[in-house]
Amino acid sequence: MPESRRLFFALSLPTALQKQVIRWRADNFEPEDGRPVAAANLHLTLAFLGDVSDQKAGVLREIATRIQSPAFSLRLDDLGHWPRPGVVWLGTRRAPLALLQLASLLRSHAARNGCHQSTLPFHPHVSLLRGATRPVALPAATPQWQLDATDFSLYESRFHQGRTRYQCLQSWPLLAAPPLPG
Ligand code: 2AM
Repeated sequence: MPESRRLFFALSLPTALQKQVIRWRADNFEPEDGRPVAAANLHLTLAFLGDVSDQKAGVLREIATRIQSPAFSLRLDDLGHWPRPGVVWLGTRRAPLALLQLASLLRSHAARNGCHQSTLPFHPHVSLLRGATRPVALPAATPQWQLDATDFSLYESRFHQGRTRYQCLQSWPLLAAPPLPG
């Protein structure tokens, strides 16, 4: 049997933002609302690949190396709850075109390489709580954080000793905006 690993492309959150998010989460949710996602695991998935052989992962890494997509910033100014699958998430009211295009590109390459892609529309989000299947009182005030995406990464999801850990395998830069003339 060839080796396979559970992989996904995602945007990471800088450590400072991770800290702000978990502090705010601790102040605004109750333990019974759901299981907090560990700070280091906070991310925004671009394309979920599923269990992928090392050979296929190599092909997708090659493709990622050739991607030339612009850097972008997004406001994390939206908050929601999906009782199924039980996720409280942080999202954005206005997704930048560059984010949507990058996710779409990665998803179409994934599909072309045999990684099943959900038919649900892409809804960019950072999962904050899992196992949140019961009603949750969301805080009235939505935070207004900014995420500056200057690169995207391939992550491996590992389950070890009862914990899920996402390990960054490789990152690729997004293209910096050219300086304004004058
Ligand atoms: P979620 O945060 O909404 O649960 C790693 O599992 C990441 O891939 C998670 O962020 C998860 O999204 C996302 N993902 C997307 N589709 C998935 C699927 N079919 N199974 C597991 N994770 C999926």
